[in-house]
Amino acid sequence: MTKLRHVSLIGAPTDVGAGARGASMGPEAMRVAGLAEALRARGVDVVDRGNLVGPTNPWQPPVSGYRHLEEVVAWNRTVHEAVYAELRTGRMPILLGGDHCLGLGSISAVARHCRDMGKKLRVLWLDAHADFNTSELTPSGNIHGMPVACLCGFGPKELIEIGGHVPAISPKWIRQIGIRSVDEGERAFVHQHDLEVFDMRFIDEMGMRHTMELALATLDDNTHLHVSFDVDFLDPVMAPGVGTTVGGGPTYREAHLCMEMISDTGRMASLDLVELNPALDEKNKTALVAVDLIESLFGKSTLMRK
Ligand code: 4U7
Ligand code: MN
Ligand code: MN
Ligand code: MN
Repeated sequence: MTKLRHVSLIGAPTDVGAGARGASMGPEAMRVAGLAEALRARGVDVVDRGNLVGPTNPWQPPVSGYRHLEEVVAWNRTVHEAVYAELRTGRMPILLGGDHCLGLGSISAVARHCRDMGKKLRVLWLDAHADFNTSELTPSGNIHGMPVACLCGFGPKELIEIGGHVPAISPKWIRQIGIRSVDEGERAFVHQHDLEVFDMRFIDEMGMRHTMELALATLDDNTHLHVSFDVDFLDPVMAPGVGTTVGGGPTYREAHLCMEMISDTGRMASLDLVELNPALDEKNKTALVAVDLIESLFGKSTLMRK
């Protein structure tokens, strides 16, 4: 399949939502690892929009269950507008984070675009974590553990209203894959809202192939597929450059199969690449693995396929 795609890279160099500093260097590390060149080699038209600008990280403790709420709101407003602008011109935005709090700005923009266009939305959340905490449930106050809850309407007013529609999305539109760290209260909340979670045990027992068949079932021609790829989805043996490593993640081959099966749908229309932390990486190894996986996401395979 040699469909020419038009991609815009949007850097959002911040770690205001995270518990460790360094994800702010993610966009540059992805550029250094050759992301744009790798996509161009796949026949993709790539424009790098450079980096968005926002508040610096004040590195303060949480206030009323939220750390850096004001800064997180500012970054997400900017991300929302940038992602929405790309979608309006028919381009595929790739958000280069930055921490995963930015998934809120990005996905709320995608949801707004889908409302404009009368499209259905499916969100694939590739992550070790469910990111479904609220200010009452969070053990850390770090907002990168809350974007899914905020998108579903559970969170501070300023954040949940960013896309102009509350909730931005329904839990029914989400499929979470690779999950292996969920906090106590968060677990009950995930069940309460019936999130569809393919955790590591499910992947162990059923295999990545069957998992992805289920996660990608019922996509149709009118579905916009958004992929929110938290790099800590990957096993830390191959991807140590993240702030919140959790062992026992998908292997290199499993992760590739996951990406290849997403690519095969031909429906991916937006992507977040978040939580890469170059300060914790080894010679940009994790960024290089991420580029490798994104190549698969854009159709690269070992053998020629129909
Ligand atoms: B990420 C955590 F307590 N659940 O809320 C929290 F374990 O975007 C981690 O998935 C959140 O990397 C991780 O702080 C957020 C913690
Ligand atoms: Mn995450
Ligand atoms: Mn995570
Ligand atoms: Mn993380």
